[in-house]
Order: sequence, then structure tokens, then C-alpha cells
Amino acid sequence: MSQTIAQQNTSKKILLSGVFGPFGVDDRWGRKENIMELFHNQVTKAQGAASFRFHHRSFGLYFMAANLNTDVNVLDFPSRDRFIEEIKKGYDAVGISFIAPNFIKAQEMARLVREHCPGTEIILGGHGAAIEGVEELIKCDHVVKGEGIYWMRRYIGQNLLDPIVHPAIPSTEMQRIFGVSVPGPTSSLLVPGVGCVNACSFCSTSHFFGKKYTAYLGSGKEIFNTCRQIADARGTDSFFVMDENFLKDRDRALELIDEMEKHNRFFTFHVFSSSEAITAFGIDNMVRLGVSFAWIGFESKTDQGAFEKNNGIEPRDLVKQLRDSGISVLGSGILCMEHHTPENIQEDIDFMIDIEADTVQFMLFTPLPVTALYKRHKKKGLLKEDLPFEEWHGQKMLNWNHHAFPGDLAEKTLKGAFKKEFEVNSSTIYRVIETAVRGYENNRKLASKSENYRVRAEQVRDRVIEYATLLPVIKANAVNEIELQRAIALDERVTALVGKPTVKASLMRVGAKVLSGYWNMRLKYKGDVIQPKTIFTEFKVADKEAGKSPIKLFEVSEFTSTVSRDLNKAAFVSAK
Ligand code: B12
Ligand code: SF4
Repeated sequence: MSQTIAQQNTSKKILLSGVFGPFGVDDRWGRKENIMELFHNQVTKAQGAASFRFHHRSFGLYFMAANLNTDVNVLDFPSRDRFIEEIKKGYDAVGISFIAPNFIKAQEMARLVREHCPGTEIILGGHGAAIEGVEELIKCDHVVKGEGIYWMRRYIGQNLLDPIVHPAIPSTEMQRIFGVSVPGPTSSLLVPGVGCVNACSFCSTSHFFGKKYTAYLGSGKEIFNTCRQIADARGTDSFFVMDENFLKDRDRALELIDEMEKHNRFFTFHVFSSSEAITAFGIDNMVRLGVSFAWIGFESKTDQGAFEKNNGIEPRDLVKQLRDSGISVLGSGILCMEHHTPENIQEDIDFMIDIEADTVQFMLFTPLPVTALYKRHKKKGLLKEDLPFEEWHGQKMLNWNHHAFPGDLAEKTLKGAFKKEFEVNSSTIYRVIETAVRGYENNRKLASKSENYRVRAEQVRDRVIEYATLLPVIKANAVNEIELQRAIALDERVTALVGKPTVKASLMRVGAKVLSGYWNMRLKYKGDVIQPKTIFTEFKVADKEAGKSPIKLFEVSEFTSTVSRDLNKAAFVSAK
């Protein structure tokens, strides 16, 4: 670790905690729809046994802990009792990270800190901190509305200009489909920056970070060097990029390609990006960059004008080109917008189905604090101000009065959309394999162009072989005859492309079928709720100095360090 960290131990003992579980159950503190999973919450939720079951850590907590020169403990997914046990150990400050639907949990946690440790300061952060008047609603000492690393550095008296440190952590803890764990280490987390300049009216993250982008990794070179260190530490070259619009900074991404080509080290990336940024960057460049998955907000066909990022772009063509290049697409659509009626909303649902992405997120139009949409709805008196925040998750009720969707009509419409998308387009895992097959069929033709293209073709071939293990399970669990026939045809196509399964692969296919049998029984008799495991991590200054932190840490801003410096001016927004 750097000299800077050693020199500036500020000696405050800090606990950073996520909210307590259980999650995704109806109780005093939460709702069953508010699942602590990305795909099963809002993407593949209607796909039964085929739903992707992934758990992700609360990344922001680890990021902050890694960047502070004081002893910091991170408590992720605690129970309420575990949280009480931890705070009683005695901390100078407890930071609670929460989002709007977890407001009541954060309120209870702050109350517990006051009750058990009156001398401990309470700091609230994360998107829930944007809730209007939160400083009165939750008894606390500080509310951090926006970027957290620099706020915390200032709070403990650390030099703000210390290099940014990136932790080497998995993007996913549990990663199962049909009860079968994805083999090998899961992708690593990469956080190049926070925020997005596009400022779509409903977008929480863009507004929370001041409608601007704050880079932690300012150049392609910084990203490459960070990736190289993390990949060596974790044993995988695959990254999940937690950045709202990664391709928006075209030059940085192009520089990353150059670095990979220069060093002959070809990482792969799962990214979020908007249509206009993808179009400007170019699909060929995405192949060279090693993008294997892209999350794109298509939002609505019938209100295209509302989203400048989608103007002039034909989503169906874009998705086809991406999938033909081996890039899986998650397309997101918004339901129950202002202009929607029960009569016209089907056009938007069908639009999202018709783009034939690998998977689709449907989310109810939900004005969240700090967004332009929230301000607009509040001004018009449309917000359901008495609806508890536990319901503000966009997967059941509208948090505003939509005259055309009274009662439970929004919920029924949402359920119908997920169901139809699944029945028409088949399971997401089927589509992901199909994308890999299409990608290999096309990309192998480019392999002779350069070493980069050759490696990309090999990587997508590996994906075909790895995921094809699940084809027998897909056939056995097909949602309808269409999916069954598609899976049979795809299996034949895989054999034609990469040959018959080896003995090992055949055994893995049998193993996958057995596991999926268990998984179906589990779903039938025990339901589908899976709780994330509690993770407790100590970031001690002494360990950092000795390079012995339980999580490997890498200084990343020693190369260009320009953009992160700007944070210094902008990041210190606190309500108290
Ligand atoms: C990963 C993620 C998840 C993971 C959560 C993992 C976890 N352990 O909590 C999963 C997939 C499970 C998930 C689920 C849900 N999520 Co989510 N999720 C995200 C996502 C994509 C990334 C968050 C992240 O890690 N960012 C990177 C880190 C570095 O940034 P950060 O967390 O914002 O932290 C920074 C600051 O906020 C601040 N900070 C954060 N915490 C704290 C604490 C302190 C003390 C301080 C000082 C500062 C601070 O400092 C950090 C560094 O700058 C965001 C969107 C986004 N791109 O940010 C949505 C997001 C946070 N999720 C959101 C929502 C609503 C949900 C769901 C309800 C699903 C849904 N309907 O969208 C569920 C709820 C689950 C539950 N039961 O709680 C919303 C929150 C909206 C709001 N205004 O409250 C977001 C913003 C997406 C959106 N819809 O716009 N999510
Ligand atoms: S492009 Fe995406 S990340 Fe950027 S403001 Fe719009 S919705 Fe948010």
C-alpha cells in the first residue's frame, strides 16, 4: 500500500453497513416483491426454474472502506440481531447505506444505534439519502447526498487527493441457473465511475450524482492496469462494469482497446450503456473491447420523444446486430407511464418483446426522490405521499396516482408483460446460448484480422461450450412447445459448430439435469426465496499497509489521475 495510507491513519473506527434482512418477504420491514436479486427481482422473475439467481454485494460499502485510512468494518446483509451485536462492539461512527424501499430498515437501524451506543455518530448514505426531509425522518448526524468516498475522507480528516483504491471483489456471490452454479470464479467488479450526464427524467442515479459523471478511473490505461491486477488476483479475465453508461466516454473505451491490444491481454466486460452511446462507439469496437453483455434502456416505443438517447435508433436492428456479434442484450422498458392507458400499453409491451433481446426488464414508472420526474409529479400533486417507502420498488404498485391504472391494474399489467415475454421468446438462458452461437458463427470469420479478433472468437466459443451444458435442462423445463423445439434445434446447431459434447461435457449435462431436478423440488416445497449470506469484512489500516487486507486492494489513479481530482470540488454535499 502507498505511503499516503500509512502516514494518515485518522484513528476513527467506522462500521459501514447495508440494511438488515430477511429480504423479499412480507414482514414489518419489507415486501416480498423487494427481492435482493437483480434478475429474479425485475428481469427473469416469471421464468420459474430458469430464472437467473444471483446475489451481489453492496459494492459502495467496499469501495468506501478500501479508500479510507482508518479501520473500517463492512457488514453486508446482516440480520437485525447481527447488526445489534456489531454496533455494541463500539464504533465512532456507523454508516448506513440504503435505497428508498429500505427506508424503514435504515430508520430502525439508526434508532438501534442511538439506543445501544448513544456516543456513536450516524451517517446515512446511498440513494435513500435523497428522500426529502430524511434528516428529520431518521435521527442521525450526517446525510450524504451523492458520492461517498470523498465525503468520508473529509469526515475522517484524510487527504482527499490520495489515490483511489479499487478492491478486488466478485461481482456476484451466488450465481445459479436451474440450481446449477456457474463454474469457476464469477466476474470481478469494476467501478470506473458513478453517474450519467444524460439525465433521463426518471433516472435516480443520474440525478443523485448531480447529472454528471464522476470518474474513478479516468483513462483507458488506468482501467487496463486495474483490470490486470484484479484479474491476476481473482483468476478471471471477466468483469462486471458498474458504471451507468460505460461507453459514453468513447475515448476512454477506445484507449482501453489499445491497451489490451498492446499488451495482448483481452478482458471481457458486462456493461450498461445507452443506445446513442453504443451507436457512437460502434458494434465492431464493442467486439474488440470484449463486451459480452450490454444493458440498454429502450424504455418506450410510444413515447420515444421523451428519451433523446433513443432518437433515430431502431432498437430491433441494434439488438440483432449485437446478438449476431455474440453480445447478449438486456433491454429495459417502462410500464404505466403518463401517456399509457390499458388500451395502448400493449403496444409498448409488444415492442419490448419484439426487439428479441436476451432478456427484458419491465419496471413501473416510479418517480424516485431527487429525479426531475419526482419533482414534476410532486408539483402536480400526483405522488401517493402516504404510500410507505417499502412499496416504492416499481414491481407492484405505482407510487403515484395514474387515473388509467387504478387498483391493482398496474401489477396485473406488469405480470402479464413478463409472462408473455417469456412465452414468446423462451427462457433467457436459451437466448443467451443462442447469442453465443450466433456470435461464434460470425466472429470466427473475423479471427484472421488480428490477435484481438482471434481471442474474441475463442472466448465466445468457450461460452457456447460452457452454456450448452444446460440445453438438456432447458428442453426438460421448456415453457412450451416453441421453446422445446428451439432448444432441440439449438443443440443440433451447437454440435455442428463445435462438435459433439466430450465425455466430460456429457457428464456435466447429466449432472446439470440432476441438480435441476433438486432445484424444481426445492421450488415446489420450499418456495423460491433465497437469502444472501451475511458478509463481514475488516479493512484494517495495519493490514492495508502490510498488503494483507482480506480483500486485495489496488491503487488505481497513479497513471493519469485527472478526472478523480475534479471530485474534490464537487463531492462534498451533506445535508447536515
Ligand atoms: C447493484 C444494485 C443492486 C443490487 C443490490 C446489492 C446490494 N447488496 O444492495 C441488487 C441487484 C440486489 C439490487 C436490487 C434492488 N435495487 Co438496486 N441497484 C444496484 C445498482 C445497479 C448499482 C449500485 C452500486 O453498487 N453502484 C456502485 C457504487 C459504487 O455506488 P453506490 O452504491 O451508489 O455508492 C456510492 C454513493 O451512493 C455513496 N454511498 C452509498 N452508500 C453509502 C453509505 C454511506 C454511509 C455514505 C457516506 C455514502 C454512501 O458512496 C458510494 C461511492 O460514491 C444501482 C444503480 C446504479 N448504477 O448505481 C441500483 C439501485 C441502487 N437499485 C435500486 C432499486 C430500486 C433496487 C430494487 C428495489 C429493484 C428495483 N426495483 O429496481 C432492489 C431492492 C433490493 C432490496 N431488497 O434492497 C435503485 C434505488 C433507487 C432509489 N432512489 O432508492 C437504483 C439506484 C437503480 C434505479 N432504479 O435507479 N440493486
Ligand atoms: S442514459 Fe441511462 S443511466 Fe443515463 S440518465 Fe438515462 S437512464 Fe440514467
